Amino acid sequence: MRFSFLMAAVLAACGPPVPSSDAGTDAGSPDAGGPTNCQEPYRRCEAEFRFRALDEQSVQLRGDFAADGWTLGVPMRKEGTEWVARVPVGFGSDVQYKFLINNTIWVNDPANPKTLGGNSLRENVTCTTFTCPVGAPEQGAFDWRDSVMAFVFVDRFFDGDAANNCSVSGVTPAGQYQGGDWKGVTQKVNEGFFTQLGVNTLWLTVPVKNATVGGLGSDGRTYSAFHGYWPTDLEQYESCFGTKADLVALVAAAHANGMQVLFDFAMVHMHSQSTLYAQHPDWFWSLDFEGRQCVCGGGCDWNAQGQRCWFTDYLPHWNYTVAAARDYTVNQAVRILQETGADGFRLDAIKHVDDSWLLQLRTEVEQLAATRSPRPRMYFVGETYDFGNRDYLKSFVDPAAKLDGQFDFPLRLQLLQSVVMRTSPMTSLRDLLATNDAFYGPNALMSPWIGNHDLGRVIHMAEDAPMWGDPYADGKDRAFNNQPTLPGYRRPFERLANAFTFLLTSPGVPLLYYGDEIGLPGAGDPDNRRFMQWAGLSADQQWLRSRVAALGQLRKTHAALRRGKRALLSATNDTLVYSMSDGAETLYVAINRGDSDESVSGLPAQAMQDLLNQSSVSGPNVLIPARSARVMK
Ligand SMILES: [Ca+2]
Repeated sequence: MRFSFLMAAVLAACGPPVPSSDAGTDAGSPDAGGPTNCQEPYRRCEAEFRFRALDEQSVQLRGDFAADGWTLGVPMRKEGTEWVARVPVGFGSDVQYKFLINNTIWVNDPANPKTLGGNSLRENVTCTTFTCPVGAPEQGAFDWRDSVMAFVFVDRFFDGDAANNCSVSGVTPAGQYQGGDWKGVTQKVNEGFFTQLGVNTLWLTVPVKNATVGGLGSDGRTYSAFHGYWPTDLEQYESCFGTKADLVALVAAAHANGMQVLFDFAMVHMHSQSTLYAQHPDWFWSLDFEGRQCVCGGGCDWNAQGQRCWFTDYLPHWNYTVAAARDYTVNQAVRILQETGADGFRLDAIKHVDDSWLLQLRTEVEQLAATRSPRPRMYFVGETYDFGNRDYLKSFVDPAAKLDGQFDFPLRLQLLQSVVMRTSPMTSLRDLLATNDAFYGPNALMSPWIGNHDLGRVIHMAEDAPMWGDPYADGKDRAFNNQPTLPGYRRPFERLANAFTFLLTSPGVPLLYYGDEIGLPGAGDPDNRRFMQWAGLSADQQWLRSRVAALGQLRKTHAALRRGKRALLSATNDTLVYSMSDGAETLYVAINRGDSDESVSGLPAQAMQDLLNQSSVSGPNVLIPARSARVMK
């Protein structure tokens, strides 16, 4: 919340300036039950504010240090010749504030020259003595600010064991099981495939048992459950992908390689083949709703009846207003994390379940986290397919009780338009970023991304003429006919490299959809789920993969790129320049999407190294070649 100071009567500072003490170096008292040494983002510092006293009757500290900090504030106490207030603030946070004198006069801090939006600004409050809230992840556990995630579509990734391969009759190859499995992923983990790309988090497709029959897709074609979204038994693992032991071994191999594992969890529905559905029909919404078949987008509306409509007529929708249904699925989800050792969930279509389910999952998963040492953060990333309404996405994000973050659909829209398709100026991307990085609140870790399994492959959006005009086109028109092939020229790969430069130099948990690092071609579902290409890469594909790897290693080496704060330095129609700084180090990123070289401004007037291209440059104006980027220090 930002205080509107325009309406307030402010004015002159009442009294001579005095030095303000450093923020938050005082000792605090530990939160009851909180750990003694938690990860930085969860630490609370005590920030001290002082104001030289003259003849005021009262002074209040007002600011954004608390939800009601601008409206209620904190009364300051007189200590000698000064008014003093101490308030807890998040480690590394910025605080905007004013003093309210005698309940009538607003003044900025005369001892602090820094301002933002007309308020006094204290930047990057840190402290050596801090408190930790109950449930905070401990120092030594994985810090999710360091995460780079790859979505591994297990069936389409690597076949490590032909003995477990499945086939469903009546299904054509594109919708058929293709043999990928957990042993195959484990092999690639151990070979260092992900580590070379800087990826340290795997999002794996749903691991539980799925329907063994074919099902009709919305396109009228018959599919197998290779995607994992037709669960029949939450208590069994999918034998087409291997055994429980294979999955446990995968997680262990990932951990041994410094990687985390998230499972996709499909908690909206079960497949009608499920015996659970036969045994407990009351745990599911009836397909009948006011006399019509309540299929989403058919007899029911995706939004109005979104928490009860069936995605298709063979996917009964869980009714989580029934406590037994909620208990059952939450317990199964927690058990899966417990017995595999995995680290969190990607929660599919989260807006289609009752809030109570997510709240209960967080509560019970936190109990599981408390049994691990050092206590980790169990990361939940949600999918809410909405690219226009940030407030709606944010309504699910609350690290204390709900999601850690969501896939950033609104940012992806602008990223496609500005960087990949070039239909909207880079200044528009800058304008979104001006509010987006901090939009989802303290400790939120959103996932920026450009490609996923529901959209046409992003390489085609980077072609000279984007294959689809709408960034969120589903690409189904060419999924079975006139399927796209690999572009035979460098420019689309360069544009994707620019998009990856942005992703891998931005805060949050960047997502890489398997194969996008080599510009894997494909139209909409299921053509966007082609088997991973392991051999015969073109020179352009090899070039792109090497760029993604270089960016991944830069992010790994420089904490400022993953944990830092972004400052926007300049933007034009074709260029964007920003810095990432964590207090210890500042790196500068410049991206030119245009087809001609551009000189960008806003950089420091100093000699710098371009770490991405191993060259020397000199600010404040630096030439960025066409369709390329620099990461400078
Ligand atoms: Ca296999």
